[in-house]
Amino acid sequence: MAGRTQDPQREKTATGGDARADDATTTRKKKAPARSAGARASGDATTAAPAQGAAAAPRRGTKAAAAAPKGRSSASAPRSRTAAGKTASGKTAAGKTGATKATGKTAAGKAAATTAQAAPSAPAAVPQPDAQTRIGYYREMALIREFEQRAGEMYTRAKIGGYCHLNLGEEPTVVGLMAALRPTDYLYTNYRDHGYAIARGLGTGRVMAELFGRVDGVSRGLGGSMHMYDADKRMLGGYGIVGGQIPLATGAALAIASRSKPGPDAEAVMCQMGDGTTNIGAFHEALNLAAIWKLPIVYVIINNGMGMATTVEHASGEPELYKRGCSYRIPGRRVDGDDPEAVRLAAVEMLDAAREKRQPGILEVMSHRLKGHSVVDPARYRSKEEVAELKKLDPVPAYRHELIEDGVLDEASADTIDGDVVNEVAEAIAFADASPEPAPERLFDYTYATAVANAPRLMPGDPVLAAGWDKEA
Ligand SMILES: Cc1ncc(C[n+]2csc(CCOP(=O)(O)OP(=O)(O)O)c2C)c(N)n1
Ligand SMILES: [Mg+2]
Repeated sequence: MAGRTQDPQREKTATGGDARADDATTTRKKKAPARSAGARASGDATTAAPAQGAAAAPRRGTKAAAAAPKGRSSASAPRSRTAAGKTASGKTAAGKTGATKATGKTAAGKAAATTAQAAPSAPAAVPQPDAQTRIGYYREMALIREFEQRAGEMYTRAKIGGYCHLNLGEEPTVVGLMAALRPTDYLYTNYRDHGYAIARGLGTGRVMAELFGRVDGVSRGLGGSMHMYDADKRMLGGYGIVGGQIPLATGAALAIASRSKPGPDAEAVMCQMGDGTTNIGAFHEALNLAAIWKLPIVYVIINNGMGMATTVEHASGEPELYKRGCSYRIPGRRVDGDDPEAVRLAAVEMLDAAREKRQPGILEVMSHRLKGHSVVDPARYRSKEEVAELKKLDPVPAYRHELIEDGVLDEASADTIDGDVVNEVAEAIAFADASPEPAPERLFDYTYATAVANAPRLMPGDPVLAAGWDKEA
């Protein structure tokens, strides 16, 4: 892997001509003294902008990727990201020092990055969240954590059927992204969508009822875990087909571009997907169209290090996924997904570029999946060491600790929040349990295809022809 990454030709191609430093992290560094410089230097966040000099490209992502040998067991993925991720969030002392060294974030590198920031397209500074907002982020992260843990439990008690993929470990990523999205923007996600639905305001009761397959669910109990949907909230799914959301989200961005003008109040689209999804053809077709049509869309790649059980390094020719837009001159940026504030900042800036300049973007969020791919996956492909490492990386207690250290929360108020979310999810479960099952005759109300061709009211197993069809009239 290291050899490939260092191939000069590959470097040239990968940076697409240039890369700028992460403006968002720089802004945060100035305004949030409680975090270390290394923290903000989540210099993993890199923007590959077209038509500038390649020299300014920060090398941290490259080194992190190079440190993870291709084809190793999945254990290598979190380890390789530990340095980068922990540098970015600065949550452990060891992480801070080790990461700074390991990633080679030098003063020279920063200076070059800052110079490059002065490029005309540098976005304006985004205001930092105040104490109440940060507490709100923690509350939402804790709520999603509790919701997902209870959802896993409800699955084992057969209250939930079908597929069920949890956001455990990705809470700060989800909260940061949703904090960046305006009510007028549109959201498309993959099947790992519960946290997004909650943070988008669909309501824990309605989301749990959907998991239970009950009529009070967000999709009337007909969609289930992978199909959270609410047109009013502009959450347009929840898709179970890997990458199925990408062409649709790109089409939504085309609709916006066709019917409205760019500007600070314009609508934009966020299209979330996993790392494994960037290898499908539709991703590349969509990027090309978004580039040539100048669509207001941000493709967000949640890099949790794995597809189902395959590591990014093993599956991707270019494992630094933020660079995937280089062929289309779409800027990319990488950010620490354990840090909700950094995620929000980066997403706001990219969304603003999309709405104001019709500049599509790629945001790669470095995250961790704490459990198996879905609730039925025991994740035996992970080593004991990796599991222990993941536990240490758990971003929910880390953010709680950070807020306490910053004097934003104290132990007692943090405990109150933790207790409140337990109650809220318990109520959501009671609400879901009390909701009726959908009536069988409504099964095909929202389908395009029918179970029996040209006979939308027939159920599978019903006689296709009316009784007596074979009798003389
Ligand atoms: C077209 C298609 N192929 C395969 C699958 C099976 N599948 C479900 S999730 C998944 C891995 C996707 O990984 P990634 O995009 O990284 O998302 P993550 O699950 O890590 O969030 C696969 C192969 C599918 N649902 N759809
Ligand atoms: Mg993944």
